[in-house]
Amino acid sequence: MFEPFTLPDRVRFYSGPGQLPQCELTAPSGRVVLCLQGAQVLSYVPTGQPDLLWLSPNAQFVQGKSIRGGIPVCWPWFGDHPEDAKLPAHGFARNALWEVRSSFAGDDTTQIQLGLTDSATTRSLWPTPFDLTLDIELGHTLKLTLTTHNTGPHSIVLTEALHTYFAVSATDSIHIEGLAGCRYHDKLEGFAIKPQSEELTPTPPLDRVYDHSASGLKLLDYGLKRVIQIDKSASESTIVWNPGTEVAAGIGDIGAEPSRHYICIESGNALGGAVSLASGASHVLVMELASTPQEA
Ligand code: TA6
Repeated sequence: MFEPFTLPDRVRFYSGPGQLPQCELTAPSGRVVLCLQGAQVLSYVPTGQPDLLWLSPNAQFVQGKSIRGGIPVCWPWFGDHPEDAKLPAHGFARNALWEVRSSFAGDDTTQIQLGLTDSATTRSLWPTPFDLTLDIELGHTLKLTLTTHNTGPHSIVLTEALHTYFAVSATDSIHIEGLAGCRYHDKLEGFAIKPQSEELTPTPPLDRVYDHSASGLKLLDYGLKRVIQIDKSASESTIVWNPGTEVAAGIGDIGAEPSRHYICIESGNALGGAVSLASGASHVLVMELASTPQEA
């Protein structure tokens, strides 16, 4: 179905922990590691800077199980399935083995495109033909483009998120700018709708779906002295999550102390931001991450 292509030197495949296939992208400006299971980016290190992404020290690398950390792709539903809670949380894309469709290295950027199409397994969970691609572009930023193409005869509705685990010095040393004035659905209180009147200093536990489509969110880290900028498009929701140490102590692949070193800020389309796609139509969700080392 796809044209054969030659891999650039800056794209390297190897067998990672748990024998899951991993890929390393390098460019003059940084390095990315991803797992072909789930098309999950695990690490993004801009040259000379610490990793922007958190990978749990207790992460398990097991076939068919999402890895705790990095950027899991939640698709075609975010959170619990709306009608059947027995179906896997956050959909099936994060647990599936994706294929490599193309890759490219230019002067400043290295790119790879991964793809997933419907199969007997996916149709047993979601009876819909589809074609899904994730383009990962490493340059002076890390840009992820998640494209859903409805290849079936009927319109579909889906929710999704790029469930990004950001590495932070400590959850009590960060601040998030860009959510003031939005409202959020508080999962810890039955999705009660609340206003976010000021900028957010997260105090875990928190689990919130913000109605928020603007680009340019900033994560300020006073300990690491850096600011991460999160740009996005075609995203109606920003999800902010950290379970807090008490709950994290009971989550085998997180743990109490490790939970203090990440915050999830996820770009997606959830709850009322669900995407409707007519037969033959596509939807393109983009998230771009950049960091500035500076006095936060
Ligand atoms: O994005 C927040 C959330 O939906 C939380 O409710 C929390 O459960 C988290 O995702 C992690 O989900 P997971 O299925 O990866 O354990």
